[in-house]
Amino acid sequence: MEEAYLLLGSNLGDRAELLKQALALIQARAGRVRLSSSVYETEPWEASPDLPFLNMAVCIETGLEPLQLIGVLLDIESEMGRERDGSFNAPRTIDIDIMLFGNRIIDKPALRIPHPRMHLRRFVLLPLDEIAHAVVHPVLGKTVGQLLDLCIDKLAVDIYKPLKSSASDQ
Ligand code: PH2
Ligand code: MG
Ligand code: MG
Repeated sequence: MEEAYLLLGSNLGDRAELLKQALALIQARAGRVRLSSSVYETEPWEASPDLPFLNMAVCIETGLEPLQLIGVLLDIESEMGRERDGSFNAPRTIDIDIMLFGNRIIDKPALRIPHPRMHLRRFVLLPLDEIAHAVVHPVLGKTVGQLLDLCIDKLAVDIYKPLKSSASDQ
């Protein structure tokens, strides 16, 4: 069993509900969800400026190999209505990316781990810092907390507060 850190994102449809559905499918097929961050609303990075994302980070315990895991995650994405028309950073119902997989370093056309841009993006590092503050990036040799301190990305990343309160809040 190994620990993998995933980043979930949605900027199309009922974003909060889609994150919830993705979590349930990940837990059923990829591995037990050990930790999950808050949900953040994040300014798009090189994507439609009028479609803000919801992002969250999760840690799973998985018996799958990295290439098997990405296969399962891509299947979940397409079952959840993700359409890939080839256009760059197109709006998506759900995106599930592997950020870290134990200490492994993988550099294949089909999969790069650690995620090659994770350390540049506040929308990744802030949620990840909640659940992986002291986890060390195996290539950069710095913790997630240190990478967040060093990150110069200034795009907004705010805790998401839905407007409507649900019955369970009362
Ligand atoms: N994902 C991208 C491109 N840009 N911006 C934000 N805020 N959140 C994302 O998840 C995101 C993005 C490519 O997958
Ligand atoms: Mg992505
Ligand atoms: Mg992706």
